[in-house]
Amino acid sequence: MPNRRTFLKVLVSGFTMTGPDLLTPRFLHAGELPSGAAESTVREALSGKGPLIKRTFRPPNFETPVEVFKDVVTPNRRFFVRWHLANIPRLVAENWRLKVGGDSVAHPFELSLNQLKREFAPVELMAVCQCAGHRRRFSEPHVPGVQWGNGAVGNARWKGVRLKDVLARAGLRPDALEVVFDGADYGAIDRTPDFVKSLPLWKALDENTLIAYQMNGEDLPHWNGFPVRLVVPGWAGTYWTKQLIAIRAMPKPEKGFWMNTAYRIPAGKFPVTDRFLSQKGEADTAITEILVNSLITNIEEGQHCPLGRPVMVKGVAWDGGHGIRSVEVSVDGGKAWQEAKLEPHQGRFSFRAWHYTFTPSRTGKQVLMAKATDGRGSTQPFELIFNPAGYYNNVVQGITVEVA
Ligand SMILES: Nc1nc2c(c(=O)[nH]1)N[C@H]1C(S)=C(S)[C@@H](COP(=O)(O)O)O[C@H]1N2
Ligand SMILES: [Mo]
Repeated sequence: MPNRRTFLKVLVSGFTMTGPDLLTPRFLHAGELPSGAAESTVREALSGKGPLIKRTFRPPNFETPVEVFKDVVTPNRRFFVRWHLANIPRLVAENWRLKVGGDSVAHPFELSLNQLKREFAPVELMAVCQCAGHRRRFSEPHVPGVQWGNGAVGNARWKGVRLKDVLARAGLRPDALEVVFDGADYGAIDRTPDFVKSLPLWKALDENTLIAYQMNGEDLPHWNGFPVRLVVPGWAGTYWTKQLIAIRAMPKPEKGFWMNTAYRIPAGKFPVTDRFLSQKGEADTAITEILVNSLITNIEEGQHCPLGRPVMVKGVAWDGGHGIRSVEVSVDGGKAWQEAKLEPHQGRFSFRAWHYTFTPSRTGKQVLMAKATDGRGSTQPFELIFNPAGYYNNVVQGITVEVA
């Protein structure tokens, strides 16, 4: 059962400067903010982007305000931005090259952007990109890392070519175990490990894994990986390498910091079914698919609802690629649940919009909640599965409205 205290906790106010550009609001629950007040004070635009909530400036980490998710497609200008390294070069499309090689290919080669677009079949699909640390700020106890609220996620229509088609041209050898990806960004100090990620061969060869050059019908924004990024539908954003410049098929596990140390989850604690066996350790393992989650997008904490007047509660739900089976809504803090109406689906990797209409029949505070279930029957928990990096927070959230 939901813990009502979670939603009624007293506001811890104030901002702390934890580094030169690191402005960290110390609110424990976004739901406790007086309608938009404090969040709006940290809204800023990166060049070419619309207003986003700044979490850190260098490297740039900006999240999407929840009301943007009223649209099932997240506009490019409002799509969240997540970078680990401080130096993000401005890439010029004409000069961009993709190196395809590694010890497990027979014929390494290079591609220009025009070749990528002309020589491989185009594919388009809708998919959610979600950072593993989405909602980290609600971890209890508090955990270090970018203090994401509800906006380290977005849904877009991606266009690109299949990674498997590009790998096929290079001639994969039978010993290929992982495919390794490198972007053009680099650390400020030599010691900062380069952002290198890998996928198990089976996921790299999945027909939905794309080398993408378009987002919602336009070039990718600079901050979302122009000119080319990896799109790994169903899996955590960490694998979606931006400014992709090198791909290597390898016969051994990638051992760099971003695979070996970061983005790992305690083994056996989460209901994940996708396996990344070559990255499995004794106690922990590399994060894989996104867990089922949902958001109420059109109601603000503390919103006033007139007695007897119908309220349409709207939201989105998503998961790691099994598709959304159902969304249930509670208007009494989790005691009773009713089925929400699902909007037409846009593919099993996409946000699924839903709505539910209720008519408040008594005055006072009322706690609204949404709980989604994915196609394999996995649902959102009421208690956080704690882990030191604050990943995978898909706990059912509550929004308190005031009926008068
Ligand atoms: N080159 C590069 N690609 C990257 C990252 C990065 O730091 N460098 N961060 C990853 C992480 S952790 C996430 S969550 C997604 C975020 O994608 P977005 O910034 O387009 O929202 O990009 C991924 N791709
Ligand atoms: Mo991430």
